[in-house]
Amino acid sequence: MTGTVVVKLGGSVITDKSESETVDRDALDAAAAALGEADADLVVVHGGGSFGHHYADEHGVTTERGTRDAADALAIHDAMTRLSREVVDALQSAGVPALPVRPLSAGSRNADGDLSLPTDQIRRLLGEGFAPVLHGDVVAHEGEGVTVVSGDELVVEVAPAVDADRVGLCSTVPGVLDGEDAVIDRIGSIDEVADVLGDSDATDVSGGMAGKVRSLLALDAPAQIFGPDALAGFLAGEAPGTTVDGR
Ligand code: IP8
Repeated sequence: MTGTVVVKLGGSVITDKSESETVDRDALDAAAAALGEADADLVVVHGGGSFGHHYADEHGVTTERGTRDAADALAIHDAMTRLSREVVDALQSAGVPALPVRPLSAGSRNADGDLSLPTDQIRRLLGEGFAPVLHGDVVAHEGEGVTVVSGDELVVEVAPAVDADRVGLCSTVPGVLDGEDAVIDRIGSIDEVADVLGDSDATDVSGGMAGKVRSLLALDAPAQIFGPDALAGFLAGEAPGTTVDGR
């Protein structure tokens, strides 16, 4: 398969969340190896895991609650920079022409919390044969200082900008689960899953499955939510886990 694929590696997949700043080496290398085999133009986004979330929690910073303390903001950003470096190194070692893109340097939120992210550099990097790697980060937020931007939000911003053919969220669960913990094959509207996912307001952007599904439904490309074992299959063109397609 060819085309442009946006893949999010969940922070819980590539780090050990129980230990601060600990990469799950086997999981990261396995994901990088799968991405190295992919016959597609790749944009990779990753979450915070035991890097960003640790510092965000310590300093009380969320997607809505910010800080104006530059040292606190830097602690969160620096931790994500360290994780990004691990991811970029693993990807390059697996043959992916990965280069980091820092959301703090480009993105911002308005007073309503809406994210804006310039994407010319991402498109240009892709066009020149690179694989841009974005990460959850902190961004300037009008009236709040800086707040967290999650990997999921970045996926939703970047996918339309690069005209993605497919979007994959590799998480620790094998898909969206129903009331009996079975993977739901396909979701075409939020109403279909309201009883199992519960309701979610528009600000449920960091972690909640309902918020994740709601924002993926708004995309112009089909999205898959699947577990780490299914990444290679997804990249080969299979549709593992849950397909979220609101078109
Ligand atoms: O793990 C959050 O990204 P996520 C990143 O995708 C930070 O929610 C800085 C905590």
